[in-house]
Amino acid sequence: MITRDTSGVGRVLGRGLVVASLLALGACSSSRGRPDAPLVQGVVASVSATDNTFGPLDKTVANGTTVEWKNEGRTGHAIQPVDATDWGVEESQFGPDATYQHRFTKPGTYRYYCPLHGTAKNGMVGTVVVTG
Ligand SMILES: [Cu+2]
Repeated sequence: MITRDTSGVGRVLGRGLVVASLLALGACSSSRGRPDAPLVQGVVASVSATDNTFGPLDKTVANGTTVEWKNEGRTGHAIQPVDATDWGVEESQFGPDATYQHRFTKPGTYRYYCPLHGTAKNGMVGTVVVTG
């Protein structure tokens, strides 16, 4: 009688341990591969705006990077995203020597242009590629 009871308790405890380790594995795998994590912190990448181009044309950065544009030209420029409205800067805030920063926190390709010296496809255009 006593021997059977002991083995029964042992089985229940064993099952509990298996469940606990499966839960731990599940927690690990669900935190992997999310596109919004991990983000790099405190990294700034530079793009210059001159009269009338952005350089470099294509800037590739790690997710979480802050991109800083500096107007190194002699006239005002603007940064207008092709597919977004939540970042960018107008000419009145981006004269000669002005800077504009935006932190990218989602992988993707972000195309932009200066509406004063280009269109969405031609002229003063640029792209930021954010890797995952
Ligand atoms: Cu411009």
